[in-house]
Amino acid sequence: MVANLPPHYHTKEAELKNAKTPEEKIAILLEMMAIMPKHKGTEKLQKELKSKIAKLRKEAAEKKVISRGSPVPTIEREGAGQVIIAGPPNTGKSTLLASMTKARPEIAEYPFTTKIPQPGMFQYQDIQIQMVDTPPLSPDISENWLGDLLRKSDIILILLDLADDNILERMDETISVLEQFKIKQQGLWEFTKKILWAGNKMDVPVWEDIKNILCEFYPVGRELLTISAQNMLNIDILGESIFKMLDIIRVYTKIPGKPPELKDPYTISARSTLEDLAKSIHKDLVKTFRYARLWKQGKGNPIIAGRDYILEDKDLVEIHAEDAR
Ligand SMILES: Nc1nc2c(ncn2[C@@H]2O[C@H](COP(=O)(O)OP(=O)(O)O)[C@@H](O)[C@H]2O)c(=O)[nH]1
Ligand SMILES: [Mg+2]
Repeated sequence: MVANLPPHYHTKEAELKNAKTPEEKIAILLEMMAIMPKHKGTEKLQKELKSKIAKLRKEAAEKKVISRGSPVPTIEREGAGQVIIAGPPNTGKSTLLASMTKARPEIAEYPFTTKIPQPGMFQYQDIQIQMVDTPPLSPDISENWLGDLLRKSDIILILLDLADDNILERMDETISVLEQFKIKQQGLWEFTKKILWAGNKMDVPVWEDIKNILCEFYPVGRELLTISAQNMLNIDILGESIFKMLDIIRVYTKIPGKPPELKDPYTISARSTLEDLAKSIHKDLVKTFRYARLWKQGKGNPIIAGRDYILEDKDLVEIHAEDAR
């Protein structure tokens, strides 16, 4: 028995006993490794844990071939878009969710705290965007359901740690897990997924040096949005970038003869037409649509617009339809 292990270590020991899948066990063991003070007195224990992890990794790899296992977490989509916060361990993903939404995920100074995805709603001006906190992208322990979640999202926000000397290693691992999940960045690699790169902890003095190291090896470092989730630095810019990347517009509607309320807009893809809007309001409205009175930015004199009219953000629309009888 090693003396002077922090109390948290023993909590994790108890959790380990209840863990069922090799992935869960590996995650807990990695936490235990992180919590454990590193000195001569714990060397033997460190070795033991390492060999346990190695054995479990083998087991997990074998199990992947015939994947049975624990229930798959799913997240119900809500709001105008879905952003999955992903990235290496301990980069501040849960802190970011807590600072942008009312969700209260567990936050800790050691890695692998988050084991299941947790959603929260981010209020951007007058719309809500769903943000989802996830367990770390880490070779061996990232499970297939996380890949599904990432592939189905509108945006993947990869959060890196600008206080971490090993950022290059973490970046290598992140990219290899993304590849394992068959996810590549729109424009940059060959395909399809919108990825927003952010670097957290810009409140620490070394952040610029670490960012420069990243930029030397990864061109994507130059598009990195730097933030501090803890100190709320650049969170407004992050919100704007998310809104822009979602490529959606807000359209307000009003009832003929009533004053506009200019709240609870419909959110639809940018460059949608009045017909697309009618469709998303009610399927019958597409058939009965005659024309709309439309105010740019909700103000000024209305124009008369037909079904092919291309809408813009903050248009106010009053739809006139035939009596559907
Ligand atoms: N200095 C600094 N530390 C942060 C920031 N955001 C998170 N942390 C710390 O980084 C550690 C990991 O945070 P957590 O949100 O649990 O990371 P996760 O594993 O990615 O979910 C915790 O000790 C946080 O307090 C930040 O903006 N600046
Ligand atoms: Mg977390």
